[in-house]
Amino acid sequence: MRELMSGNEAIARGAWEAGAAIGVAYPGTPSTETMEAFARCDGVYAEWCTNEKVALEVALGASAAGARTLVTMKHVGVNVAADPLFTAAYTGVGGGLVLLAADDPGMYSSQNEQDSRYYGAAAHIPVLDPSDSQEALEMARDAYGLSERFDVPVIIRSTVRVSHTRTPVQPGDRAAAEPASYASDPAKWVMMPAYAKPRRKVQLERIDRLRRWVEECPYNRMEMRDTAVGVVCSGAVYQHVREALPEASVLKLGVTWPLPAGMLNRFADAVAELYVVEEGSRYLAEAVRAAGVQPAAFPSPLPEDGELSPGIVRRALGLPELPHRERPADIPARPPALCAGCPHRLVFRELARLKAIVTGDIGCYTLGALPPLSAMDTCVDMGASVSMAHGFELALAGTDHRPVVAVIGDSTFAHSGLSSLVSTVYNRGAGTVCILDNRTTAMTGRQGNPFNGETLQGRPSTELDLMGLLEALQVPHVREVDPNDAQAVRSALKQAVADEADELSVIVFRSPCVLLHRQRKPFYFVNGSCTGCGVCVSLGCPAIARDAETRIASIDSAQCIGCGQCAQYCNFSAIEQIPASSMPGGAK
Ligand SMILES: Cc1ncc(C[n+]2csc(CCOP(=O)(O)OP(=O)(O)O)c2C)c(N)n1
Repeated sequence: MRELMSGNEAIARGAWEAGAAIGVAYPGTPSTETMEAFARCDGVYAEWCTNEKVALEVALGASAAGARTLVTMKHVGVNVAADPLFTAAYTGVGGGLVLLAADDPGMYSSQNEQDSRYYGAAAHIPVLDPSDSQEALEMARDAYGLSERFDVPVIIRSTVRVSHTRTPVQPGDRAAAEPASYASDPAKWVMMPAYAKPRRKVQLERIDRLRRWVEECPYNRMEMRDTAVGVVCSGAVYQHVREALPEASVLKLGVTWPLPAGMLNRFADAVAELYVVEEGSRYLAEAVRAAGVQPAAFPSPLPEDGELSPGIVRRALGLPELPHRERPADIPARPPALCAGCPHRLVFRELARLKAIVTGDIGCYTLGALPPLSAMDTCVDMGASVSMAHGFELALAGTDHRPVVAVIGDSTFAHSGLSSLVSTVYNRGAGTVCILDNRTTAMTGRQGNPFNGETLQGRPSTELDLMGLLEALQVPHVREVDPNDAQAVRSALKQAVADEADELSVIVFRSPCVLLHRQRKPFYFVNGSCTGCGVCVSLGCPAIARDAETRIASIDSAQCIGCGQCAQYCNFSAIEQIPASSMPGGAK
């Protein structure tokens, strides 16, 4: 029976049907649900790793030992995993190894746009590019055979539109995959120069075989209609092209590295004008040119950033709009904000007061960069807060500079902040590092991590002792602070940046994410003493608003969770908590 599945769920299902036994990942939108779905399948082992490099290395080990393995990550995760990835294309695999790289054109939840197909081309790893969930399932299922046949990992590259759109799929049964047996083979797996050089030859010979295979591969297909216009496209863009240009002939590429040069040339000969339609990069156009085909220029160029839509495709070709729904331009914006009661809020409020240079990192707390908190100077990649703070300290040493403070979440600290901190300690760096330990990986949907000790399939684990770890690293000053206590946050930061300015301090701000335990305390309200000074509003809590004319504050009782952060900032005792007895179900 057909089922509705997102592209991510379909990839998990396809891997399961292929007999994949092991799944590893680090969460990241738009890839996260893939491993969560795989973890729910019967007879599989799945885990979150500390980062994508670790995940790929675990996957490679499991593959070497003979298991079919799935590893998933978002596009920027592939950067982290690039080191083992390039060499895995030399070692090859044991059991099939499939890597999902989920791209995010439009940057709905990412710090950049990247086209992971370039990784396939650079590392000489085949790339499958599904355009809906059915194809995602079939490609994931078939990718294991492909991986084993060509002795190479296979990348499935999806984009957010494929990963998150639910379309019908026909699920199948699980194949009984016999694990390949393991026998030591250093010439294949020990990549020192003496062994790597012959493996490079193996790789080059494999590229030739892949180029021949791709000409017959059923995932590349010519759909001949009117031959006045022919379009080369792949992935989600295929759906936009079909909607925008229903009469056009299409060469739909399901494999986007390597490209089928022969098929491309045949298609180019069969159509009067050939266009390459793609989003987020010029990867396909460049590869099509390299295959000896010159695409036609668009009357008005396709954007190189963001997602495409049927309307954008038609506009680029100078065609009138179709009578269908583009997103209306007048939808009110809903900028993201830290949740009401978020334990990260006061740290940013106090950092703004200190006028610190704040090197930020990636997580919910990146929202501390936005008004009204406006307390972050940099945010580049996971783990960068700690190492960039060290760079600031080095460059500003000897000057009368603003305090330098790094801010990093618990999951991000485990991902890559830890190695940055080791480097700072080793080099006797100064500055302050704030670890915002909200007991979860909140940004991507509250996954487990080493510091909360929760595993993906609920197996027993060890909750890493963060304070003990910092002590073992010999960080000169370490303290734990409740981030909901404004006075405690203020004095801890002051002490670190003033009294201990010449040495490294780490402050662990520990309080659970409000979405972990949705226990509402009695809410707060604004009494008649409000002067409209606006200090409470400067906390950026979505539950607090101000009257446009009177400037008097009010608290939305439906959103307030009773954290009491705002009351600590009111100089006029105008914010009060309702008695517990007035709460529904409260003591009478
Ligand atoms: C290399 C990389 N992998 C994954 C992500 C996706 N991602 C963004 S923030 C984040 C973790 C945030 O967790 P934490 O540091 O604990 O902060 P919180 O959101 O809980 O405040 C992840 C996994 C990313 N941006 N970059």
